[in-house]
Amino acid sequence: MAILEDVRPSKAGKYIALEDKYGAHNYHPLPVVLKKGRGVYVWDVDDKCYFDFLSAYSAVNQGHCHPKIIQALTDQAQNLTLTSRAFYNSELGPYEKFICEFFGYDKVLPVNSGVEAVETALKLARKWGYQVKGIAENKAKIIFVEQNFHGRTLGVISGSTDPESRKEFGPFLPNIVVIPYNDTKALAIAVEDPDVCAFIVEPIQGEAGVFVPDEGYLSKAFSLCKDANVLFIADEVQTGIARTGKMLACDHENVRPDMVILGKALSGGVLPVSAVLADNEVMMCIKPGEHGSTFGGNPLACAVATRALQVIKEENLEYNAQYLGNYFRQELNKINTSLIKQIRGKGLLNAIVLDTKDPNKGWDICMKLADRGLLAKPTHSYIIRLAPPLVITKEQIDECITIIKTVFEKDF
Ligand code: IF1
Repeated sequence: MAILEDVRPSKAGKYIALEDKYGAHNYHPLPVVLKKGRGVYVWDVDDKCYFDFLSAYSAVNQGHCHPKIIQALTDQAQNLTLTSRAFYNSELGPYEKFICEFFGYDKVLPVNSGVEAVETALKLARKWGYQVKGIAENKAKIIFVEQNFHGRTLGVISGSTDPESRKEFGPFLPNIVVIPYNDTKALAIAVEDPDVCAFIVEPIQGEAGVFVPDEGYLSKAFSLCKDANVLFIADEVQTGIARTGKMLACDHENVRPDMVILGKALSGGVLPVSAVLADNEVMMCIKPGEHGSTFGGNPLACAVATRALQVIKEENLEYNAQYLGNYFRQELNKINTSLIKQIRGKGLLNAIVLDTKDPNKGWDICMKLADRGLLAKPTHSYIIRLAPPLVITKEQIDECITIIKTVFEKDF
């Protein structure tokens, strides 16, 4: 064992061993054990400080433990945390008004996790298909795109094209049509089927490796849906809440989806809080008893989500994401290496696509980045996602660019 390790033994090992022994092995994390976060920084159990360039997959857009959001959490936690929806509560109505006005929709259906909101939207779409579009019972179809990621439930993986997500989890939901992403010709044909009630899409595909579609794709897709009387559902769980430089990624193309799905940063990463937004024509298709969740719309979530959205506005995080995102990509493009094939992204949702055949390269680079104080995670082994909290400053971004540059130019 190296002398340095003898003098300062890492505390990480024992935590990793516990997760390994007692936790299901459904993840393969980087061997970093975090114990504290503030703003763009996280600290591990050995007190090493890192820039967080994952932001819990874009859930902590407002930065770790944002003081105003934590204040809202602790204030509310001392009054009332959960009533269930068997009763009204004093936080839900004001929150619903606030979020509906914030995003410009008639109504919201509050749930908890991202995938739960996706399921909610799909169920709403079917109801609308039967009640409003007039599809015959049990015939409704939903269009998904290839390489989507909408979560892990059985319903949602029924529309997945990722073998890892699906293998040995079947049988799947019927009546799902999968077309290529970024392909309006395929969509034009698919929406012709009168049994189609909805088209669901991520405005930028996260899991696929921050795949940004061609300009005009979303607006064209939206108008095709409109012409065919098909609901356009935007899964903005990852792209929403200012991540891409606008409040919603659909705002870049002035598309107002029939349904918007939000999660992750809706709570600033403090609690699982998600929501579906829609107008009355869709939302009023659901009646009491037809859908719900014990924790959906709980007072704690309402207080936290309200504050989390206010922080985005108060701190101008849309602008920061747009401005620093452009700067970040421009600087990454100057890195002198043959290892980088492409830099892509929008706002502060970015990725480095590696030019390599080595399936370990992404992991090895992320380990070196961690050594030098920056946390990121590879996706598909050759793509490194870079998505810091949106509260990052120009000075901090510059420091991070130096770290990334050093890793690519000196370590590899
Ligand atoms: C994990 C990816 C990100 C999502 C979209 C719904 C959900 C997600 C567009 C479900 C979740 C996650 C979950 C996270 C990894 C992750 C992810 F790499 F898999 F694709 F962010 F990029 N719609 N995304 O991205 O939300 O139910 O998890 O709250 O650990 O699986 P959830």
